[in-house]
Amino acid sequence: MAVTTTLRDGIAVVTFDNPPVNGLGLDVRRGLAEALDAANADDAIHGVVVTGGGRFFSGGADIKEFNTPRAEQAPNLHDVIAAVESSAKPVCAAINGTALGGGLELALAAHYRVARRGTEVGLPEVKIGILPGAGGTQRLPRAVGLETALNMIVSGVPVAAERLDGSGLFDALVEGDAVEAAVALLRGRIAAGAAHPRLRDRQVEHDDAQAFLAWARMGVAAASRHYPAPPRCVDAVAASLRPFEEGIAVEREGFTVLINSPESRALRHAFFGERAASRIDDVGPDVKPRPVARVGIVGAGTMGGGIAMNFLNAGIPVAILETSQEALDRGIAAIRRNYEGSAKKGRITAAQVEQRMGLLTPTLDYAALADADLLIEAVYEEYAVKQAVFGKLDAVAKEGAILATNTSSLDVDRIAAFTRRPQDVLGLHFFSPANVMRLLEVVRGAKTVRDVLATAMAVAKTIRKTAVVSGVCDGFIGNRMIEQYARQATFLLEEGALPQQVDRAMEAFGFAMGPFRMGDLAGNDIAWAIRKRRYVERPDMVYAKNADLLCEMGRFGQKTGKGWYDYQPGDRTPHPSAEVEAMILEQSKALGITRREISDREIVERLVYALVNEGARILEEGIAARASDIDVVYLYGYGFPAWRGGPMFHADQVGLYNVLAAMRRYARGHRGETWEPAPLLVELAGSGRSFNDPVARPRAAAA
Ligand code: T1G
Repeated sequence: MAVTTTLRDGIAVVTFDNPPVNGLGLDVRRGLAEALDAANADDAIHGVVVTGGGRFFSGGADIKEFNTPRAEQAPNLHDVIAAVESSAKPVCAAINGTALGGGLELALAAHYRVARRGTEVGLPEVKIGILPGAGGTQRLPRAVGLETALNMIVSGVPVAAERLDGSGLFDALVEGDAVEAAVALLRGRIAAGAAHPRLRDRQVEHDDAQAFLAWARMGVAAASRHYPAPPRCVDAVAASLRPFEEGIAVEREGFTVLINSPESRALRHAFFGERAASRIDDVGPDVKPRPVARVGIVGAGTMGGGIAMNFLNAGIPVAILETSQEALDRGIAAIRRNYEGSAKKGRITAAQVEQRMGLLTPTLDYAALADADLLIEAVYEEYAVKQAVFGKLDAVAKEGAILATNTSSLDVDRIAAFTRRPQDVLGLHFFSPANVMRLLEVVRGAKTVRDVLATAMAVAKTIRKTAVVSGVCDGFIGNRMIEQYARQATFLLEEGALPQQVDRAMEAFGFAMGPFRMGDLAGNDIAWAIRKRRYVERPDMVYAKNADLLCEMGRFGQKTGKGWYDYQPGDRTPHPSAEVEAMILEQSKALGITRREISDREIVERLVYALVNEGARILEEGIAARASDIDVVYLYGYGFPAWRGGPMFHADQVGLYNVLAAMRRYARGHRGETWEPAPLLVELAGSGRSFNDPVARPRAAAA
């Protein structure tokens, strides 16, 4: 039952329950409206307490209903909020758990609010590309003041109830059960015969509102170039200085525009995609994770040290092993330097630095890893080295320990076969810097058992990583796709583009960094090593020579002071290189290509559709379970613009028919052989479907 009512001495306590977060879906809205009607029709009832069951007051409107008929079906959220505010019998919201979005807006419509200390309240709508659309932009400023309300609404960040104590939002903050306190408060106010206040009747006061709003508008505009929601939040909050109904009209208009914006659809796709990624079809809640109380890490280099920090930050002890005291000392010093850097910026305290370093045990002896529940190797990317390490881990690790490789390109099944326990082996592919990047590719080996996967997903949540499961293939999901993206970028140089034009086009599309600046940052020699391996393993895959020539010129990137660009010492600013341009022009000549003007649109299409086409193959092969997993990988690991929702979502918005048509055009041009469309793309485009349609699961993966 979504809504239940119990009576306490003339007070109706109305509890709504809609796991997992008490979203205000249609059933809850209907139940609340009916309960309020019943209370107002019952002379034995003198007041109403409204509260959420479970650990949330409410996570807000049910965003799964958005852009469906249920979202607006009466009683919609406005109807329920009007019913609360116009109730003849006073209503008190009892907030025992997080109240967000429409949940807080529901509480703002009540005459009184009582919150338990430790709860959080917020209006996070801006994070999914909309604005509070049920009166929050008008009532919150009347409760907590213009500035606090604007900051909460534009940032979308929840605030601890204690921080709003005395603000006029809460009539009481209590240690215990807010329902008990709400019943008592209502009884007192009814007995006193007080008129029951409505926030809408208050005025918003500010010494110099226009000056504050002008300053806020400038700051918000600068910080939200591609996002239409924040400026509209400012407009709506600014309208709270006007009569209530006028302000509501501004809010409503903003909400209507934003809910249909491509940016909001993309952000909602990412919101649900990140949560869907944590679900593995054949690993249900019945599969219990193994406990991970201690972690062992082999390799104290950049990756090993970064990985260790994730666990230390979560309070999990780590034993970290190196092959020499000097390498070990260097690794430990780097971790301490990182923490002290964070402390200098005020992100952590000096005490936390010592607390975390105190959980770290450096060692040269594999025996020290024997009691670890999870062992992660982050050593050199060579099979021989991995084989040596996994052989030793297999020999010392306790029964049931999980052995993980951080490899970014080697075959996880082949590594698992270096041990007698392949069922306990999987890949945990962290992205550099490992203590910063949110993405974690969890690579499922052919023999990896389900509780090992469940453990990996639970550990990812503990160390605050966004985990995506990948099958075993060369490059898993992210790197396999980025290789096609980079390949097209070098082909464009052969035809007429220069690195700076390609980077500029991709950064205008929204990538944090274009492919050539990214290569110079990561090191062009890394991709060079992979191509050398490819020339042997995959002679069918063609590459432009310019990337190899660049490396043969010793232009590895920032670390060598020159790459696709030139760099001044100590300065990361990329400067176009005459030497590189000469090499590029020479290459076009050698290929007999007459260089041509290439549009930014063609650059963007060829690079993004290269991602999409490879993503379609990854879906077909079941390497990724769903298209949104691929989008999550690109949003959290590769700087794909969030307001476009990821490569597969972007292709869906363009229309797969149009994507395929563009690919067929490029197939008739230079390097046309690299534009063979994935069968899944052809199938979906031909049937008018999208990658992210629920039914678009490729047969292979669905089997
Ligand atoms: N609607 C529908 N489902 C939701 C939801 C929501 N508002 N919030 C969470 N879920 C699902 C989520 O997809 C996941 O599902 C499960 O709940 C647990 O979520 C008019 C219109 C509330 C802090 O933006 O911030 O009100 O994967 O893993 O870590 O102005 O969820 O299990 O199937 O995140 O404990 C405004 C969004 C809505 C809040 C809980 N509210 N949610 O975090 O669990 S718009 C929001 C969150 C609105 C009004 C407007 C978090 C959380 P599944 P979870 P969690």
